[in-house]
Amino acid sequence: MMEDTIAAVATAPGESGIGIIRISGEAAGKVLRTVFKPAHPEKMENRKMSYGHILDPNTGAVIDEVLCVFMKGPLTYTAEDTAEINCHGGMIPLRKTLELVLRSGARLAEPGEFTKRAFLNGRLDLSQAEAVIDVIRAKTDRTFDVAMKQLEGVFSEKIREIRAMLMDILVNMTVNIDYPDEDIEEMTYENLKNDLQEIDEQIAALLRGASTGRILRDGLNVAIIGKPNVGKSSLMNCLLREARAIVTEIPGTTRDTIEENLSIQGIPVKLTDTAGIRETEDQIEKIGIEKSKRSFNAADLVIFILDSSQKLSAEDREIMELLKEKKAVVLLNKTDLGAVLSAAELQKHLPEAAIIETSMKTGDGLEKLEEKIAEMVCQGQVSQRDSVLVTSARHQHLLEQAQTSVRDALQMTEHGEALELIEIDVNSCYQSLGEIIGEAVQGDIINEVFSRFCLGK
Ligand SMILES: Nc1nc2c(ncn2[C@@H]2O[C@H](COP(=O)(O)OP(=O)(O)O)[C@@H](O)[C@H]2O)c(=O)[nH]1
Ligand SMILES: [Mg+2]
Repeated sequence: MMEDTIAAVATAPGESGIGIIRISGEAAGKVLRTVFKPAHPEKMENRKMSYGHILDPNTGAVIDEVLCVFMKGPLTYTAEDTAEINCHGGMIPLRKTLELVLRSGARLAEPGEFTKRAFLNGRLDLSQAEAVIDVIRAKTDRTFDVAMKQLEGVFSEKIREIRAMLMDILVNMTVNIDYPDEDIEEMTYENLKNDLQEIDEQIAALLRGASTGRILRDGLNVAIIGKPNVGKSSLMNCLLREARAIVTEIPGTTRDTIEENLSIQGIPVKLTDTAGIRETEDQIEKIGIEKSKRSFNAADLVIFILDSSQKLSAEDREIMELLKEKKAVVLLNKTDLGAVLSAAELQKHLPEAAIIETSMKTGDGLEKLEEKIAEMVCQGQVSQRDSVLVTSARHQHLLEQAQTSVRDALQMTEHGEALELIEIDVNSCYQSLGEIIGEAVQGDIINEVFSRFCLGK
């Protein structure tokens, strides 16, 4: 248990029906009793809401009319004694009540400190604690699903499984190194190699999901590009299902970039509509075109639009050149007008590209586009709802470290190096994975050796 008792307003600032002050720590009950006067003290009970008033203990002045609950640890969010005060949701009642709470033996909590305590008190592991903020921030259902799964410990479970395999190897190695005379199964390089390969595969599988996971958490940057008048702003409006960008038949209508957030099949997307890229003398349009190029460079995915009712122009070809080093979807738009440029001809110029025929007028091809984007992001990963996704850069980094270690160990095994040397790498793989879930590892291995093998020495 932590020594101090912490308190904070747990709800968003502003006006609302109620606002909640949360108190956690050994003195939570005492603090609550100091500031809260229940209407029916005889009915106060653990985990039951009580009605009453917040009173200033010095003056007896009524601060607010509230509902309070006290929850005895350890079955609470922080695993400590916790109290919550439901005030009226305005700035003044919350501020005044919090001031009283802080005068009565609690200190102001740091950001994330309630969750940190849940971790330090062993109720959540580190990766679960990290998921709490992702659950809160999730903007789409899919993002929420992934974060929720991490919070529930599905990701941690996977890490624990891999660590258990590593532990088996380490135990075996230690026994073979330290007690070679005991009557135990000898460790063969062949077995060791198989085990390490299995671990390498499992880590690689997790890393394969990392880019999808990061996009689901942080969003996908998509830029719409093309020469003027091909239908970029119309696409923006279609995807948003509202008239956000100005659409006219006048080329060069969009001079500035417009950004909007939306969800495409559950993937959070930041969509940027750009000024058409072309040579121009117009000062404002020039600046817009420069910004378009920047959006293009920053994009994870580019949607390049062409007008199928016109021949391929020099401007189109210029943009195609830029496209070579980008993930892109190509739209052949205005198919309702009768095609001059066919998909087959375009494909000759862009042999690798996914080309979709669309009409912003009829809505044709838009669903296909959304499916294509989802497919490119997920690479078949998220369609299986129960696959485990790596969403955090910290986890990805540690998994990469673990991968390096296990591959080094594998290489040494293939060369028949001494077990003592291989063990160092297997151990650092185990450590790196342990850091993901925040587990201290000192002493672990030793304890395991003796508990499992009962060597009795
Ligand atoms: N017939 C037809 N007109 C379209 C289509 N898409 C866009 N337009 C029209 O083409 C013009 C330019 O569209 P806009 O979205 O402003 O193009 P942008 O300059 O690339 O942003 C407007 O008059 C649109 O109504 C389409 O698929 N079919
Ligand atoms: Mg436009």
